[in-house]
Amino acid sequence: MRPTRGPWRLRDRALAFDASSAVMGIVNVTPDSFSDGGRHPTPAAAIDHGLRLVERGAAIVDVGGESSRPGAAPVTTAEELRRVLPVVEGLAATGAVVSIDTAKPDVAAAAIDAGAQIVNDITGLTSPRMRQVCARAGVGVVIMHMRGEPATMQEHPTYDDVVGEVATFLARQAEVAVAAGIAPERIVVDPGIGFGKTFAHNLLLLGELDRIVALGFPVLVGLSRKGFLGAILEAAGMEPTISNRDVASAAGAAAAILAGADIVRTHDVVTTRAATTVADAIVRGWNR
Ligand code: PMM
Repeated sequence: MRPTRGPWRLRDRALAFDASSAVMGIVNVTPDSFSDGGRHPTPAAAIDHGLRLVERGAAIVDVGGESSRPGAAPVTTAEELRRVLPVVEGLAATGAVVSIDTAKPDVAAAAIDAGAQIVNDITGLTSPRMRQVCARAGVGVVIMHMRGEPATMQEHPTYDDVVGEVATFLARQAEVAVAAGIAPERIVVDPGIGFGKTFAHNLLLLGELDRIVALGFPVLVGLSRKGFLGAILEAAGMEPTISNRDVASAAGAAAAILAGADIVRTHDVVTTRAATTVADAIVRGWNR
């Protein structure tokens, strides 16, 4: 059995991964996200969706107000705040563990005041102000790797050794975060599937995830409904429908758990949990 990492210390909670991995359910409050943009037109609809994800077994709900889809245009701080704050507040008020998916320190700070426990930063805490906000508040952080920026990141991603370069970046950003006052127990790392990576890079990162796990931090993997899964299905003669992509995403999530990940980020919590529960029984043991 593999050694356990965690518990992951959040603002005023902790998440342990010894008995099971954790599912992070996605609540996108954007008109144009990777796959579910525009589904929640009002804060009440987004809060309801988040609550359903929690009921279905999401340990964390990840609220995001800026699409990071390849080619997506940035949004202003004011617009992002308008989208996410009521949703973070509404979900946190129910006791749900809320993560704010943002690269903006001002949005992170306001979301923390509204009850967020985790800052999920797709820019890997590269902003000194973001590190300061997270250190002061004592929240959990997700440090994700991205090459370039969403607007251009898929143009020509090239690496000599994608897994090594991603691991080096994550290790360095974790060090910088600790130097800024963020406790190591609050840090989770994420290889950033689809962020400045070709389909082949994504598969290498998943196939050699143990090299990211070896950094010693809990690992989060987000692959739900991403383009490479649709491409794999199509190449095998299957329609890349949402339901097929949800099954494919669950298979990818199970593979990530078998390789040592502790958290998977997903749109479809039920299908993902069905898959990760089996993977957990294999790597974490099963008590009937
Ligand atoms: N992917 C998306 C957005 N945020 N955060 C983390 N930590 N990891 C990811 O892989 C990730 C993320 C893009 O997916 P979406 O637009 O479907 O939410």
